[in-house]
Amino acid sequence: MATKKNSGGNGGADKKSADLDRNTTNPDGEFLTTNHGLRINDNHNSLRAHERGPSLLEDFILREKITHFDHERIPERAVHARGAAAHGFFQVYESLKDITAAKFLQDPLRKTPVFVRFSTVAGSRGSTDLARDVRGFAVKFYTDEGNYDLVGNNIPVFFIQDAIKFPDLIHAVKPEPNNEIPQAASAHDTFWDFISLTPESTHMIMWAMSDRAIPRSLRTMEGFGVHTFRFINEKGKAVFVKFHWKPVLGIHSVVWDEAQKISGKDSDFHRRDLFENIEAGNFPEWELGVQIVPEADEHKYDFDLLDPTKLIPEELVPVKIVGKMTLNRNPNNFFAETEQVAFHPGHLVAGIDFTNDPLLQGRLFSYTDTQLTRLGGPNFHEIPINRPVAPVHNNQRDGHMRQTVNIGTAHDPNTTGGGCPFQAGKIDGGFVSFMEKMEGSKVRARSRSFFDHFSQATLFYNSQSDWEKAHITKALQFELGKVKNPAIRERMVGILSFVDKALSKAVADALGIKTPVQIEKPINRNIPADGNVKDFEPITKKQSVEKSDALSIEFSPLNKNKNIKTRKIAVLLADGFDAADVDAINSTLKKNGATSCIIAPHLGAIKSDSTKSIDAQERILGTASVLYDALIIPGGAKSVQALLKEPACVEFINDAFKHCKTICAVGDGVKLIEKSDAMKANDNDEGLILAPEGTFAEVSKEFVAAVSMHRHWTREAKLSG
Ligand code: HDE
Repeated sequence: MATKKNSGGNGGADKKSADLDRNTTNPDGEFLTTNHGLRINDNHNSLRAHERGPSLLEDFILREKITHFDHERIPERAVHARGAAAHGFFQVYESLKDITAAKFLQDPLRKTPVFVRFSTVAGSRGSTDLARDVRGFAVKFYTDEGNYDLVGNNIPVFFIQDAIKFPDLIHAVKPEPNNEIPQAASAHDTFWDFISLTPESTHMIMWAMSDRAIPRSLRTMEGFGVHTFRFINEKGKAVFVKFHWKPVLGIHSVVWDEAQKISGKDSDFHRRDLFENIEAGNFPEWELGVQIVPEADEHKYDFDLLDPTKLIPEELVPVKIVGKMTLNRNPNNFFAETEQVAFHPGHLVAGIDFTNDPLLQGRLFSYTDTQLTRLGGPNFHEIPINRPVAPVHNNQRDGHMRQTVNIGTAHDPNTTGGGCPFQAGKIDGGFVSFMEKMEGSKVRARSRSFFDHFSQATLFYNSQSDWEKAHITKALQFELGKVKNPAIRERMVGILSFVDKALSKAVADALGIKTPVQIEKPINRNIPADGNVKDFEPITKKQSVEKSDALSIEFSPLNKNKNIKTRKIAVLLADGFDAADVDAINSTLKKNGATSCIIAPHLGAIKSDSTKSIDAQERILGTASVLYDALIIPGGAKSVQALLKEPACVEFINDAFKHCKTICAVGDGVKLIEKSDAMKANDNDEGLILAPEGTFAEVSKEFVAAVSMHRHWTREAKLSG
């Protein structure tokens, strides 16, 4: 049996792990065999007619090994191909029995195992983690009543209102069709061509151009179910519900220049961060929140609850926190688990149901369909990572790679099997769809209540702090600057003028476009209920909420609790460093739950100014400032003299400064700062802590407070202003 790492705190959730164990192999102390169990006596030489002669066709060992290798790859996901995942568990705080029949949401003692896969959308499997993109946030709950999948994103709205547009959206965002350039990036013509002709995407574009699309860590991003779903209680009473995952560490992002550099220095940055933190016991946590809307309030809002380009401002309907998810175990095998996991918004448990959101309705078809191609047949639910912990009994049979050895009858109704398996009534946990009243004509049309495309884009933009607005502006300038077709750029400037005139002008200025641009009014190209082709102008509905803190990273209540837990701090030193400073650094970081990385001119032991030495974890030339949250340069005359000879050290400081990180130098360490751009800092730059005469111990509190701010944006305003 495989060794399990970090299963601490998992409790009842180990049920799923035990299930997986039956399918895990561990070669410790075992002989090498063929797939059929024959022991192999030579794995390095194929069978030949003579030592220098041709290989023999009869070499079944060679053929089995190479044939298996030839078939190792399966198609990557059409979207969300690049991902990383982890196991964990979910626990509800208090029973939600009054609103949902879902048993895993009723028992605070129950630990429901989960498997969570995070992903980018556009790039292929080997693409960079730091692409500007939406992140997938897909959670599989292995409940005792069957698997429930909450297949969400880290942004609460989506680009389009109807599933029929999804292939066009994805074709547009994927690389240009002739040369497959650029990889994992929306900054190209086909994407912005589509967006400029699809005004309903404007709200989502605001989010995608914000720092939400370049998270610092998968552990520091929110998750959203996006669509409106339904909870149904045991009496059949329903309420509308929107799902939220709130990261306990807060919401943090990087800046765009940093993201681009991380993509070169460590394109596995997010994957590595998740893996390393779980290995280190820093188990990421999210609280599950729900916004609940009574059925009677369906039409009460300035937007349609079924429209996935809209969110419900938390000021209108507060998020009720109902439970917590902890990720505490890395997968043992990337392919078997992360690659083969198959999510589906239609994997439901009794007590949770859909709404008529036309995007969600299309997804319900798509996810099974895609698995048939990707995983090769209808039995993908038998792959260990997809297998429910709840028993499975039905009359589905056979097909490619069937694992289950079914006994007995395969028809229903039957007497030959004693009538088994039985249909379950509601009282036995049988799934019953919400009895929604339906009436109307069959039409290809969109409801007028979906036509307001700009109000919430403006709400989002107006809710941002100044630095967040500046980042959105720069992102749009960057992305549209890569668009070659001037008409597309102009159309986008026109669209942006419906969100905010100053934003539109700032983007136009960077693109050399004179404002106001004369573009046709944005239109909805769809067919109204009467069937006559008509173009509609979007309408603007005044929103009852004008500003919402939860939409901003700066003002989010999640970032109120300031700390430096799990931050990675770079410590630059060389032989002769001040041992007392480094002791103080290590104890301060440990006490506050952060980690240090000792970076020196060479690996191995680095001598201090006393008898102590310390092991360097990275070489200065093998790493980069963008991979850390903050920087410390301890004292030690000899150490600093050596660092002054390494040009990469100044570059390290310059990047940390440019990316608004906390920089602390003590004693002689300050001499290194004097050679860098950090000398351009404001007098009131709280993120630059210099103590030429002092020790780290004396400034440690100030340092922790500064790092807990995450970044120092006043510096950025000064540098760009
Ligand atoms: Fe997906 N989506 N999607 N999507 N989606 C897939 O399913 C699709 C949408 C999301 O880590 C695919 O198994 C359609 C919204 C995540 O394995 C595919 C539409 C949201 C993941 C598919 C949408 C998502 C996927 C590709 C429009 C947020 C990755 C591989 C109607 C609420 C799950 C696969 C993982 C994956 C189709 C829109 C989230 C092709 C047709 C909206 C997180 O079936």
